[in-house]
Amino acid sequence: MKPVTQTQLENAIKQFCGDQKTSGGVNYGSGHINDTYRIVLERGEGVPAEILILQRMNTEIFTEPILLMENIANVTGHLKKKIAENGGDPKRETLSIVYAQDGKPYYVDEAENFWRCYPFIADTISLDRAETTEDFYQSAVAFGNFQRLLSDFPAEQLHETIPHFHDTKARFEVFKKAVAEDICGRAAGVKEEIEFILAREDVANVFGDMQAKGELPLRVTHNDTKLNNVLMDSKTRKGLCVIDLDTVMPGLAMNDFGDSIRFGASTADEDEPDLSKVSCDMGLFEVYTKGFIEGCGGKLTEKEIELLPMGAKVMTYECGMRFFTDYLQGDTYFKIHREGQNLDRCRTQLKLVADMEKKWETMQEIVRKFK
Ligand code: ADP
Ligand code: GN1
Ligand code: MG
Repeated sequence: MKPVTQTQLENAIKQFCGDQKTSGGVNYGSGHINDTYRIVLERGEGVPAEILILQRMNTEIFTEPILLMENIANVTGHLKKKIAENGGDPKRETLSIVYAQDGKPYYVDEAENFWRCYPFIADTISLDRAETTEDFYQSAVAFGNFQRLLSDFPAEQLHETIPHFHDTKARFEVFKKAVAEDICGRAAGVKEEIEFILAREDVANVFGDMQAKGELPLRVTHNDTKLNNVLMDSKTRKGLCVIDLDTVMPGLAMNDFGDSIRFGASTADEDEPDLSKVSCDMGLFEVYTKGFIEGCGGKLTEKEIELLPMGAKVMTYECGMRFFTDYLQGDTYFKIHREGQNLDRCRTQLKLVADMEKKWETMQEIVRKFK
């Protein structure tokens, strides 16, 4: 995506804010995909300012942004109804769409950029690392609840925003092709990583094979359950609102579990260059397992629970492979802020996979406690 120009940003702000006085847009958050801005609407003396999140969607990745926004409207509509029925606050516990001046849930500028806007959910924090085990437990409950509240959502209404998103088998094929093509001439320097990935093709196949045999239920899942995709209430420190709904699609419960583990149960940042700092924390693994199973509210089958450690391994392996593929292809998918960042991200994931292999028995034992 070409960088957003100041004029494009100002035009987009006008489309969602009209003539109201704003602070302009300031880059916000640490997502790897969309361009996110925080906009403050000044309300005058004594009146609290209103804050909005404005995003330019990444249309190279999400090629059907109109259908994507239709998904978000439907999913948040369903969630709002459920949250209200349960006595919650639908304005804080899920996203709301701010409509553009023409009444559409998005605005397209002259350069074909697609913009959308949400009210900023105030008094919340989004964490890149859990500060306490309780934070991580709370995020697990929130993602589990999310899956439970969508368990009766009509899946056939959902557009597949990224086909084969967690089809690890297909990701493996793309990885092999990227190695063979080596368009940036980077493969020679990263042979160890290539060998590591190639040696674990069984991990790429495990869920696809079981699905083909009809052994796994397809559910409506989030598919991008990073810790920073849940907002925590800054006063109560409870998991409040699951955000980043671009990839809500039919998927596997174990993958939602696993993606959270690979990001949030790591003892280091996702792009930590010093691998001696990277491992999968079994204390964090345990609290997440407890919170996720509780949040899902009895909806998971025994088999799904049993496969949670495999979900962690598959998602970590898949993500490592995706970062690696992007590194080989010239860093065009995940935003990078420095050279080699995608390679560092890949290496942390592979280190986590190796660590999970060492701790495999412990992971199984932990999960058995909650069956
Ligand atoms: P990306 O797909 O790039 O990760 P996200 O939708 O996750 O984009 O947004 C990036 C970050 O912006 C989030 O991690 C969160 O910190 C913040 N954010 C997004 N939406 C809201 C919101 N409605 N209220 C408060 N913060 C938000
Ligand atoms: C991206 O959008 P964000 O930053 O929450 C990616 C996820 C990866 C993650 C790795 C649509 O998530 O699949 O797991 O980066 N989202 C998309 O940090 O590809
Ligand atoms: Mg995000």
